[in-house]
Amino acid sequence: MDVYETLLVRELDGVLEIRMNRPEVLNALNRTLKLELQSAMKAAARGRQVRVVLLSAEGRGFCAGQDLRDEETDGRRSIGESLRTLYNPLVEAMLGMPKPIVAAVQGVAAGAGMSLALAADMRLMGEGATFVAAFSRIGLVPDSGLSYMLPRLVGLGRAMEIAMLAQPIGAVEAERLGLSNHVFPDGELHEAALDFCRRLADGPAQALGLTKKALQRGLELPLRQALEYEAALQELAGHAGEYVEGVAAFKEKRKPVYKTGD
Ligand code: T3D
Repeated sequence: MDVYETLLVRELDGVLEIRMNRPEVLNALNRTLKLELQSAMKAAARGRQVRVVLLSAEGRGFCAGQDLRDEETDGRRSIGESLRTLYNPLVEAMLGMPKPIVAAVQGVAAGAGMSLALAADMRLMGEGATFVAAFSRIGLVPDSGLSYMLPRLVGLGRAMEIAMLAQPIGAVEAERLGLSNHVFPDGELHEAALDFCRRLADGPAQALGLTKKALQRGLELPLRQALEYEAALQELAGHAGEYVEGVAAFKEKRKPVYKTGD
């Protein structure tokens, strides 16, 4: 297992937990944390034992976005370059990973911290957690994928309000809007997130990876192409051991057992 300065990473029963570990600044994203997240996500994509990724955070906040003390903020630095080299590859690694990513959000997820949570495939929140699209508060525009993910999750009108007013959105409201899948008492969030991930890890890993692709592409393709894309993915799934095991388990009235490499 790789050793990181700003992350705690552990793998158990197919669930790889990537835990941001700069609690003193609410896990604000300095250069090291961004590079280490990129590298941990890429390693997770490659890891044969990894079936599900849990993105979590140490301390009372999930992530306060860009570390505003780590870089020049005098208006002369190229933020576009910072996004292209440090943030965008991370978001692409998450959306392109052929495995489910679950974010467990406790406390605040602000700015690019909110973007990272939205780049996960599913979000679980503690009761006290909030999303803040903090960009407009400091005269910036949504970045790190927020402008892409937010309207897809909540619709255009709501996305406009969330991005422009940057009001905190509590967990219950986030669940109502479709930003959060489930809300748990704060003290139970981590265990509940691990349980949720274990359920995914028990599933057919290849089929879940293809499901992620199908749902992502389904949002973008015209109907005929979406149907063809489904058919092509199903062709792949239908030749895999997971399908054979799933149907055998159904016929034998038992729970299917999916293993890495099926
Ligand atoms: O390269 C690029 O710049 C491009 C990327 C841009 C993307 C972005 O993410 S832009 C948005 C950047 N983030 C923000 O603007 C959020 C700034 N933080 C806040 O507004 C508040 O801290 C929070 C609403 C997130 C939380 O408030 P609260 O009251 O719960 O906590 P706090 O007391 O403000 O923060 C606790 C500590 O964390 C504090 O340190 P201290 O004073 O105890 O030594 C605070 O300074 C530090 N902290 C919080 N956010 C950041 C931070 N330090 C550095 N950068 C931060 N973003």
